[in-house]
Amino acid sequence: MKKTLFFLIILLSLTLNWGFKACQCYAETGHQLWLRMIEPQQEANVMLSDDTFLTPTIYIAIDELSRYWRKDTDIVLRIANLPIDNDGFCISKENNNIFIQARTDRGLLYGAYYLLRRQSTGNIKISSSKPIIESPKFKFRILNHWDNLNGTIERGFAGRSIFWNIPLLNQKNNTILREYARANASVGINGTVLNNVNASPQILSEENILKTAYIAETLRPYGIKVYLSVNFASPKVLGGLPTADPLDEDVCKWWKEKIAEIYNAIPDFGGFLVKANSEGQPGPGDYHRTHAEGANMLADALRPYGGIVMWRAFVYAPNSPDRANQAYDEFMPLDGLFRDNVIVQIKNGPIDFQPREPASPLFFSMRKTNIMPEFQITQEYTGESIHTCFLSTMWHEFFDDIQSERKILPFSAIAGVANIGNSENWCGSDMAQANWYAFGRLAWNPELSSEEIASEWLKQTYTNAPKFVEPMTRVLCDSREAVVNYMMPLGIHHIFAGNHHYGPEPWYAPRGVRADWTPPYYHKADSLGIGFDRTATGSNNLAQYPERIRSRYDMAPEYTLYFHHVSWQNVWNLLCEKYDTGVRQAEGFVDVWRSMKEFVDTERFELQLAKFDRQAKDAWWWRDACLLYFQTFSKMPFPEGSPAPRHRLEDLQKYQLRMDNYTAADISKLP
Ligand code: BDP
Repeated sequence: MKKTLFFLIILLSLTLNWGFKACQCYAETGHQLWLRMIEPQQEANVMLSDDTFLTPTIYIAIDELSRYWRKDTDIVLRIANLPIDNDGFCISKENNNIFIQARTDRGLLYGAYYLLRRQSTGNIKISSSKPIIESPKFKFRILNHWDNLNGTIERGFAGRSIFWNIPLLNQKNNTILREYARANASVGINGTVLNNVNASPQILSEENILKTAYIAETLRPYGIKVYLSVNFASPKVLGGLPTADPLDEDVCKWWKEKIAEIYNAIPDFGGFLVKANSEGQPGPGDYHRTHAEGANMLADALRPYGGIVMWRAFVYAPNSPDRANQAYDEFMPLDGLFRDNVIVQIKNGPIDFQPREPASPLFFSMRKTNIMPEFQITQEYTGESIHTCFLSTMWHEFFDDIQSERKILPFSAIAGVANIGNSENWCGSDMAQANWYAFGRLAWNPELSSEEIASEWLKQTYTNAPKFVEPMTRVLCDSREAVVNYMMPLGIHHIFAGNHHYGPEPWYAPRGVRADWTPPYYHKADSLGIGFDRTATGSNNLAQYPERIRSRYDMAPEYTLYFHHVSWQNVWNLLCEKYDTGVRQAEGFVDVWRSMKEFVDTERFELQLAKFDRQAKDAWWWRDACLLYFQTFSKMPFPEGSPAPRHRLEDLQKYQLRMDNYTAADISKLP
């Protein structure tokens, strides 16, 4: 009798698809990302309306829905001439049918993933009276992979490239590529730059164009276009020309022919991303030409095919008195001079993807040029794939600042530097997947709150149980502020170690290293105080901002030391408090995660626990290193209640973390 009952329960729980899923008793690797849907016993009935032709993209939409849709409602897909965006969709209900309608097959695919997401997050009421209409906010929603042709990934913390240095034969039917495309499509990402902005000219070799074409073929049905980063000196290095001067006729001809060759292999190729005259990369400046002249030459050659140029504004000279000023100084005079198929791609902040920076002044002032923000999904400066730092809150802060001045977000494209590699869980950590997810969701709809995104992601990646989702949503949404607190509170920035951007080395300043690659250039600690004076008495960076933003940034507590040099008397205690808060927050994350054990499979639970543990220890490392070092200037005691340091400054100063193998940062050897 007992046995029969046991089997009945098993059967029932399988049929109803609960029980096992809720308690997560099976092993998981994280490879399924947020797409851990379970196939019900019975396939759903998904139909194509009579007036709609099947395409490979629609085929995927049908396949996904018929596999994973668990309701007994039938679904009808239809291409219709609706007054919505090309990637948008409309979902309505009539009788017992759900209709997904869109102008394009991509819209139908997005509609399909929308339904499945609503199903997985337990939020699936579709009313007959009110159709759901969704359109993406940005037209270009693009990942930037900093993947090198030898398979390594610059600032990648999740293994090797899934695109390069893979035997050609394996590439065409590469499951990983399809899984990658599917994951991106499920959150609406529609473009990907396949190689590092520090681009090898070899990316444009015949062989690599062929490889790119294979990749494009796999990604195409998922609505994803491919783009390449190109090296501005390619005509010289690859083409053997004596120059790469953008105004030279032979150079223009070389690019035109190269671009024709690319489009011959990839008719829907997206275009180029260019890092020029930055950190040693070649560019039009080598020939005394402007960024606009360089970008326009490429844009003209791409125009007949509908291709675009994303031209990066990340530039700074070694001797500049304030690196934060440079992009604005160089690009503002060019406003209005770029072709309309050029988009100037600007990092969110003027420095470099720091845990917190104000928005780049270019976003407020470049009004006659297409611009787009570049976010960094990979956690180069926010704890790699070890620390949990949910970046949605950072990106929201950026959107809010831009909107406060310009009313709307003045761009139609957005890029995120990917955190993806060939590691089993894609991102080197399960929590880091949330940033890939959040980038896609915000690129579709920047109005979504971080809480909504976090809880959606948690539900799909782990479980719907409120006792898990609620506390973990708080952890995710607090995590970025915690990182700021224990790394660089109050506007301090770029005080990372010399050889990696993981740990602290506010003292790092060896002779011979360019000043703007050393922390003292940024924190400016001295016997009087700390902080970078960017007011009129200093670099006057504040003057690059329009009035309203300028006064906000000038007074904002979170940017105090970004814009001001402040006396120790006025800031020391607060600084200690911030670092202490950061440590407490990081320790709190460990406690919350420990109490989540019953909701998470053992594998993912244990791995993540080790990471949270490490993060808390690193918070101490950061706090002690920074406060003990700054104390050598402030000469002030730790305020009452501030805990005694765990480390000695001289030990930390001797300590060299080996980061030569980024994929397996040996976290056990940290102090
Ligand atoms: C910095 C990275 C460097 C990149 C550069 C860039 O440290 O690896 O090449 O940005 O964005 O953050 O070009």
